Amino acid sequence: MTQPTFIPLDFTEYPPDEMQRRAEAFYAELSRRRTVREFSDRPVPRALIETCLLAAGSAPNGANLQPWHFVAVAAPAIKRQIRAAAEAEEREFYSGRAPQEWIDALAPLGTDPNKPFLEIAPWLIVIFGQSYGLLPDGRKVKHYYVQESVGIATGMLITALHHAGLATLTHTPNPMGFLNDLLGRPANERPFLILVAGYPAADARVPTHALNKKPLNEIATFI
Ligand code: IYR
Repeated sequence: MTQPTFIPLDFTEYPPDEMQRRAEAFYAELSRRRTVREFSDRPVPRALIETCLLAAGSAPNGANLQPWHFVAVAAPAIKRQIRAAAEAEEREFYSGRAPQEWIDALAPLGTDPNKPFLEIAPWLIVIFGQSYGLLPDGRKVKHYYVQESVGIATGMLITALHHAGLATLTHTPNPMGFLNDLLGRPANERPFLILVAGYPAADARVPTHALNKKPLNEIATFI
């Protein structure tokens, strides 16, 4: 059993009024994030994506086993293959696989099986969750709270990319198993989602439906 070791916490305390100001400024910035479906093909430097991935990798997670892997795809040929495979699944989804209730819920977003952004956007960050890790000798290491951990890391990645000045789209073709084959990822990894990242198209629009956010008294209870 490994004995724990400790170092002093590096923590910055702010005066209460500054805490409130920081919280409001951060809320103002985060609430301007929009999910974008119309991207520009303008290139985005790899270094920016790398830094945002390091931010995501700092997420809290089960037993600090960091049960995630991010595949950042810029290669046009691979993006084309991902688009073709995703659109094949989406055509099935929209033409019968999805129950009518689901189709109705999506109607205000105006989505359809065509996913040109998968080729146009400069980066597709494919996020995998690892149900177990592999030691160099091949032994398996069980991972804990994989969905929670990867979900938190993904939220932090979206936040980091938005803060850096990029638009994103969380895209979840259903099912996504084809991503293991296309990206050569091992059997211990399951695709979580595709995060499309880049500049928005000059004429990008967003559905008005996306602006309806529940008020605080609906999303929170104080007791
Ligand atoms: N994966 C499909 C359908 C879809 C599902 C949900 I839930 C959304 O919030 C948006 C879309 C698609 O990408 O069109």
